[in-house]
Amino acid sequence: MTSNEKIAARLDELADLLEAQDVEYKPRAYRTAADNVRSTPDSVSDLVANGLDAVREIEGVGEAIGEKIVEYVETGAIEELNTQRESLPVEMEAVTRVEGVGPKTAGKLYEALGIQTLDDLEDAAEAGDIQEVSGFGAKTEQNILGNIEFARHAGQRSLLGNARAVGEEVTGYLANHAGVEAVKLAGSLRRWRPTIGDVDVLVATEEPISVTETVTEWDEVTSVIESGSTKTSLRVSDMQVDIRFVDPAEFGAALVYFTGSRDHNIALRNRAIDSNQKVNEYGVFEVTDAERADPDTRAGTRIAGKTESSVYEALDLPWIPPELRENRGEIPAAAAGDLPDLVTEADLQGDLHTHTNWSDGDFSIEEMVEGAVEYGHEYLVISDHAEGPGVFGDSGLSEDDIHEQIEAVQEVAADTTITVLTGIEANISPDGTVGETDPNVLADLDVVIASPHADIGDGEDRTERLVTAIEHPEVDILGHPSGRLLNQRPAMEFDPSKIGQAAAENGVALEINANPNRLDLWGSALAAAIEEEATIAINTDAHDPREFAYQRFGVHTARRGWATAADILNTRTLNGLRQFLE
Ligand code: DGT
Ligand code: CA
Ligand code: CA
Ligand code: ZN
Repeated sequence: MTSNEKIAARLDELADLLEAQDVEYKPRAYRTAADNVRSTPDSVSDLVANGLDAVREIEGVGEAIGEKIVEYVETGAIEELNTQRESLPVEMEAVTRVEGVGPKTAGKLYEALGIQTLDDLEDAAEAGDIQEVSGFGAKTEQNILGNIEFARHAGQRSLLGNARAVGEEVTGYLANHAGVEAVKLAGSLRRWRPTIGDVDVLVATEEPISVTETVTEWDEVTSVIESGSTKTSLRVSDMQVDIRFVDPAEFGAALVYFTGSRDHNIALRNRAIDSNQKVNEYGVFEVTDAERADPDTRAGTRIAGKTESSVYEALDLPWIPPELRENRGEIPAAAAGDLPDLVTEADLQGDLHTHTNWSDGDFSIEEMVEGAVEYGHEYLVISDHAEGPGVFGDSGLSEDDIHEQIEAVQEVAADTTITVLTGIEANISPDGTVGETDPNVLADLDVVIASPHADIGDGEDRTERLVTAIEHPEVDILGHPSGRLLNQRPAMEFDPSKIGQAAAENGVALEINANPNRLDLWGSALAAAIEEEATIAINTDAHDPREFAYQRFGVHTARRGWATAADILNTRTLNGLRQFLE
């Protein structure tokens, strides 16, 4: 069984190789097809089994691309891809992971210097060879060199969005098996970290052998790394999945242990020592000194273990939500009864940052609004890109376009059950200037988002840049404040307390961009900003109605920042929102 992700990765690779060789149109077609293969709910392998016509039902997949998908699923290779790999033998995926090196640059550097790998790229940059190539300068070379280290680590961890899909597929599959009494995700995935090393799954069962047999035979499994009666490790969709089998009577203790974080566990263990207890993956035990020294991990008198709550209760603590378990003060807060009442998905009333085909989205205003109605939102902001410096070329809206779009939005708004607000997303320049649009035009919009799209990740402190943008009188929301792209581009440096303070003073909300490629802001930065009483907006930046579902990643990221519903702008009623925007 070939996963959709694998098929999409091959189409993307083909797009890169063609683009690097200056082929026109085709790269875009392959990328669109790859995106649609990724997001289709069907298994594309199953479609292949039903023939080419079934594959061509996928949007953006015509005969030529459909045939390549069929070829790949049936033979495991694409002849055209192999040909292109031979004519341009560059490790495209690795080399283009370096910020500032796209497929075209990689193609040029191969032609000029024979660069095939990240190591080649680093050697050439260090030797000063790149700045000698026409079209490249010393600054570009310096940037490439600075970004290689980041690129080496990027890709070693998976995005939360992808890992969640894999983890939930695994738990869904296991839950249907007879011997399984309970199954839960653990590890960083349960804590909703932005990136995930491996997927940890915990199964309560008295029949581990039979469960192992079923899961290793599952057709989503690409390889079995190890298998046994306590632990089985598998590969599913290019991710490692560790499944641990535990006695149902010890499930809660195991869940605490394998949810981590490691630092949270250590802090719990130390707390137990202080009160003649011992906590480990098997339970909480009352112990004498002799029993504590006993190599039998279950020595002592068991006082908890079946449920997580029982484990925390034995340690005289309330249950602690997994997102907080990073040893950033959650244990003292729990002990003092000061844990925050964290925001939940159900608290959210709408989305304040979305795009349409008026700029770089693929869907009309009507389609986005219809998607928001289906999703259950009460209100929606349409916020396409404004023209001006930044990365969006000529796709941004001019002042005339903005006035035209306001009318178009109002027309759709008049004809739907939810409230649709007008908005714009303007780019923040290196000096903090917000776009080029006349402030009087901005004043005609309900919501103005200012976000950085370039000059990011060069290691320079950009606090002043962001504070300047926050102080702009028309700005309502600071969008994806750090500009990071997980595994692709590091965050810009800034002081989150200062940003939080400026945001609170100026009545500007700081965004959690819920797109799994961004998750920006994130836990620790959010906590610092909320400490300064900044208001937070959880936005998906959806370019497609299906992306409204990214909201859950934003909510759990907010929880990692200790956010309550009161801290979040879009938990408010429409009136509350309007008050904030005034
Ligand atoms: P990851 O996979 O790198 O995204 O992060 P985690 O947190 O999922 O780490 P992982 O998969 O190595 O282990 C899962 C959990 O098991 C971890 O969060 C805490 C627990 N654990 C693993 N090794 C240790 C250890 O040496 N000491 C303690 N106290 N806990 C551990
Ligand atoms: Ca893990
Ligand atoms: Ca693991
Ligand atoms: Zn946007």
